[in-house]
Amino acid sequence: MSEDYRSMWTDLGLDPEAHDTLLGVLGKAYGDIYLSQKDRPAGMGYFDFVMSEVHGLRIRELLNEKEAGRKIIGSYCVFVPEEIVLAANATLVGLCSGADFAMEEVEKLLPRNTCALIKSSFGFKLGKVCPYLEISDMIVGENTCDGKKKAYESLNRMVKNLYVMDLPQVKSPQGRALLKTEYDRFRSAAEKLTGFPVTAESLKESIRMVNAKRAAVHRLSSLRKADPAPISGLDALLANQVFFYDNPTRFTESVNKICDELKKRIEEKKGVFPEKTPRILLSGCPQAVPNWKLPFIVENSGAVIVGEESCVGERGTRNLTDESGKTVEEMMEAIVDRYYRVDCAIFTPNPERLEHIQEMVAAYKADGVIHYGLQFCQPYLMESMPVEKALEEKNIPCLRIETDYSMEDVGQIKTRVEAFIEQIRG
Ligand code: BJ8
Repeated sequence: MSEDYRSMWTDLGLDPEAHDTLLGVLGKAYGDIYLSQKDRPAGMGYFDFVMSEVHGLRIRELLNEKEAGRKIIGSYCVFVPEEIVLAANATLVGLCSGADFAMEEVEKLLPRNTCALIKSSFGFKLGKVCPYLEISDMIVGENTCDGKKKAYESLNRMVKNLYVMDLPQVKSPQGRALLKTEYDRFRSAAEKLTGFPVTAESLKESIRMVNAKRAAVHRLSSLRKADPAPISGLDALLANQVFFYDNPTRFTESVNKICDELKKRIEEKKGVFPEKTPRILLSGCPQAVPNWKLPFIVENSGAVIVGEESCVGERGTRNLTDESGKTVEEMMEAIVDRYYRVDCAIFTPNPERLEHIQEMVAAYKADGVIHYGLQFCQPYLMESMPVEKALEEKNIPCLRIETDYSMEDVGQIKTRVEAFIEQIRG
């Protein structure tokens, strides 16, 4: 690491030794999992570069933005509308929550039976290893699952700039009204933070920019319908993960470039796995960087992942925001309509999610579904049982995996995944 980066991290209050350890682990995992894949699209080189600079150049860019007067807003959930953040002249970044860190310290503040994602977000703060968190002028927490809700009370004692957004738990007229009230309140908070009022022009432009980013991801998803699959699930997941960190316009261009390449591959019948490789849909909890454990196991057990029903995947990106509004109020309504359709398991009841899983199975010609639940995640683990039952009634094989971020269960999961793929083949 260059001295320049090292002093940047120290200035941000990161612990240089702990940070080096984290980057070492991240780099090794990336090398073992990503760089060892065969026949990757050349366009993935961009994402390899982004990952190698995720704590380097990207942080430098964000610091430059801050120097120029722009604010950075960090978020843990896809319910935080990037459209509003951009329209208020701020940049939205996803906050790290995909690896175990400083667990001893974390378990002094959170019960052991808290999901790995929440523990990870605390570990990155307590271990002083996340530049995105330290750079953020506002950190948005949201009242989604009970674990997050209560954890934010503790996080509030560790950071100065936590903003908590209330969210509905039921899809009803009252639920939608709450979302609208909360998005209006968030818009005011973002405006106050940046000193920039959201205007019809700025909101229109930000809706267009975020829609373009999502449309590029839709294009990528759609190309994964081909057999042989032109891109691995691991690489597609990486693009979905980088969605939360990168400059929006550059991200859109980079994904579209990969899509052009994949289109050619499909015309030439070139794939990353042979034709008729069993096709798997992953469904469940979000997989944040560097949580690549399950996709790595699946794609090294003779199957290919063709879609992610997840917030780091299609649940997070599938709907666009209507661009036709003319006033701020009309566009705010369109934003509420768009986010209100996100079918997170925190909603009760949540029939849309099961419908979406079934739609995805058909669209991506998946041979089976692997439901990914993080240990102690009540909403997704509870939903996994009716999901499995409903899929099996339709003769769609389903395997429920419950795990955390440790590597201790890799062998056991691999055995179960291999048996599942054999069952599909049979
Ligand atoms: S919209 S999925 S990003 S809340 S894994 S912390 S649910 S106990 S992450 Fe999520 Fe927003 Fe919903 Fe998506 Fe709780 Fe479960 Fe942990 Fe979770």
